[in-house]
This record gives sequence, C-alpha cells and structure tokens, in this order.
Amino acid sequence: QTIKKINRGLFIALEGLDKSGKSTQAKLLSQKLNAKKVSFPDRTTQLGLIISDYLRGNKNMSDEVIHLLFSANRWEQHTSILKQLQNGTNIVSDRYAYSGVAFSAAKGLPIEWCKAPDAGLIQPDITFYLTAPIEELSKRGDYGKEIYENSSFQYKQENFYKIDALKSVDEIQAEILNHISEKLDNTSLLQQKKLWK
Ligand code: 2DT
Ligand code: MG
Repeated sequence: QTIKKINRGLFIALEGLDKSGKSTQAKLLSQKLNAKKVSFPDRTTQLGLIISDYLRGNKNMSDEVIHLLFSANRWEQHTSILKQLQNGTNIVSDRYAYSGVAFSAAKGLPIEWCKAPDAGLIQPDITFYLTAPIEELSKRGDYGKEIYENSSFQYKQENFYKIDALKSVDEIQAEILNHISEKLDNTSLLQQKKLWK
C-alpha cells in the first residue's frame, strides 16, 4: 500500500501600512493559490470583537492590554493554521505578528516586550511588506484614522520582502507570485520555523 505524502501548505503573510493594498493582494493571492485567507485581527472571535471595539474608538484599553489581546487573537487561530498547513492547504494571512510588534513598538513599548507573547507562533514561510511614503498612501480614499502607522521597528528575518506599494495591483501580484513560485513546489523541503527564531 502506498501512502501519498502530502506537500504541506505554504504560509504567506502580507504586512503593510494602511491603504498599501494588502487586503486586495491577500484576496487575489488566495484565489490564485486556492489558499485559505486569514486576517489579523480576526474580528469574528470574542477577542476579535473587543479588539474591533478598541480600533473603532469605542473602548479604552492600555497599550499593554490591547497588545496582548492582538497576540492572543493570533494564538486562537494557531492550531487551525497548523492543521491546515499540514493538510496541504496554503494560507495567506492579511497581517500577522509583524504588525503586532511594529504598531505597539511605535507607541513606545519595548520591542522585546512586544515580541515575547508571539514567541512560538509558526513563522510565515515568506512575508511581504507593502510600503510607500505615508504622504502618498494618505491620498488614497478612506485613509484610516489609525494613529499608529509609523514605526522604526526593523524586521530582521529571512524571506522578508519589501514591495513598493505604489506599483500597480498587477505588478505587485506578479512580484509576489514570482517570489513564492519556487517555494510553492518544494514546501516539503522548507523547515517550519517558529517566531522569533
Ligand atoms: P486592519 O483590520 O484594517 O488591518 O487594521 N494591529 C494589527 C495591531 O496594532 N497589532 C496587531 O497585532 C495587528 C494584527 C494595525 C487593524 C489595525 O490593527 C493594528 C491596524
Ligand atoms: Mg485597514
């Protein structure tokens, strides 16, 4: 009897500033790869609802408390993400742990403190950071009232690619696909790493 070995899924994270086109790319990419799309914060859970209230300005919380909730909101999905990857499902995540650290560190919390609660979460196989000068992005419709978009947090991780968010949707998609194509066929060779190794 032969047991067909399933190639595990690829875990792709998209990070970036508000209006950088992250959500558009996450949607396109998940369609293209027949992947499961996840978003953080995941506003559908009970913790997610509290986070959503905070982001809308309906709930006051200390920087520490909201930071820990964002992290807990990732841990809530961790088992499910691991299972799906094991079953061969590709996953595209609209924001992940990088947002968690960058946003809270920009408010002044120590970077090591910010990183600690996410330690041990599965690390994306590849992360794309969509970026452009804020002056440019803020011209786009609906630019959020999000207060904490500036960050000096530098991400030192392999498989982390900066993408110019001012390029066209098609150009960005092509660039992303280009970076993942060889990984996609060889996920069995990729080590599944944990944050923040
Ligand atoms: P969107 O739902 O529009 O992406 O905005 N954030 C997100 C954090 O501060 N910490 C986190 O861990 C995550 C995942 C970024 C969500 C806002 O929440 C911020 C923008
Ligand atoms: Mg947004």
